[in-house]
Amino acid sequence: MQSTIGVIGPAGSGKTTLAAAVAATVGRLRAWAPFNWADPASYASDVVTGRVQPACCILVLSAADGVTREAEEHVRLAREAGIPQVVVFVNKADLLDDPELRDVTREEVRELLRRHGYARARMPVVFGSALKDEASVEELVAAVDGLPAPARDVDGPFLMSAQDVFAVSRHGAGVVPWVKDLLGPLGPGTLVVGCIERGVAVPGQYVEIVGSVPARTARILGLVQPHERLERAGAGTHVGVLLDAGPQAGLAWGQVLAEPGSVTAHTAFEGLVSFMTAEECDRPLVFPSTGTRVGQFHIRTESLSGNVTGLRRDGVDVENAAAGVHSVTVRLARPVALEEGLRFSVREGGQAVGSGVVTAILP
Ligand SMILES: Nc1nc2c(ncn2[C@@H]2O[C@H](COP(=O)(O)OP(=O)(O)OP(=O)(O)O)[C@@H](O)[C@H]2O)c(=O)[nH]1
Ligand SMILES: [Mg+2]
Repeated sequence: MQSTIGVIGPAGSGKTTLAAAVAATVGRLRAWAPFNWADPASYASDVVTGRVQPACCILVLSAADGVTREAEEHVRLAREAGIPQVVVFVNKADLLDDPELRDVTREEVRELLRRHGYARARMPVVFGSALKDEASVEELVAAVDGLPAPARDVDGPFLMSAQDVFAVSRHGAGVVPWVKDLLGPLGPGTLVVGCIERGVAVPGQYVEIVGSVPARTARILGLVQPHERLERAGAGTHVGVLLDAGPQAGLAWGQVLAEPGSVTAHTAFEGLVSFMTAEECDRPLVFPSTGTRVGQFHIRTESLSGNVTGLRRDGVDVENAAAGVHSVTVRLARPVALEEGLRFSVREGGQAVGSGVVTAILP
């Protein structure tokens, strides 16, 4: 499987040189795609919009500078955008290599990672030179390879967002004939159609309905794909899930079916939004002095309005959303199943104006 490795770090620390050295080192061996972000704004917007989804990032520091404010900002962005792991390469050790300084830098780096929630028992910090020390680049590649594999989607708790909902009676009309033939005998119930986002569904399993209605539990009676019944369906599968829930369950598209207790519904969150340029979206995004603006939010299969407040760019309050990454506070019109790291898009007047990621759930 090809993995994208993001290369981040302060200006001039050696990202371009390292990306080239890594590509040369792993080119023969592994399907790695080092992705070098020269400027943190494009890095943040690529990651926030999901255009690039690195499995991990290599943070390149210069041995002469150690941990700087710029480095701190890169790690903060990586965390906010949901990059699961960071490995640090302290570059240019050929220019400055003092064993005592190494120990100090290693501790500073680990402290930096801990501050931003990258706390693990083993945090590899590799010292070396992208230009002059091939062995150190190999050591870095080995450190990245040694990271725990990210949990595959099929291993996570089951979650599927409802795209469509149909009532299925034992004999009644309302559903296409093949569905009735396959599921009628199992019914009555409610058929929820969607794509499984993570985990696995099997008949007999209990799921929780989470979203605009109070959460409630239902049992899976059967699973269907066109013209066939399934005994099991995993992440990435488009499937119809027949639940033993009647109309009183209030099932509707936009809600999710989830492993009970694994996700809850909320109305408010903090997030990062990457707004498009005025040319891309054809309108300036002006926030009135009340600081509130209504946008249309698309979250999984749900679409609803929300108030946007607290628009900030680089930590400073702003009234106009220019192109680029902003932090925002959003209050939605009704509860939606939310999780940190969940992506969404923002529209106005039917037109996409930005996309974002949930960074924190608010009470
Ligand atoms: N001595 C030494 N110089 C290095 C090393 N790695 C990179 N350099 C030099 O440092 C300078 C900056 O390297 P780049 O790879 O362009 O750094 P960058 O992080 O991509 O820089 P920006 O894209 O401008 O942010 C170049 O002149 C490199 O040749 C190293 O390990 N040792
Ligand atoms: Mg560069």
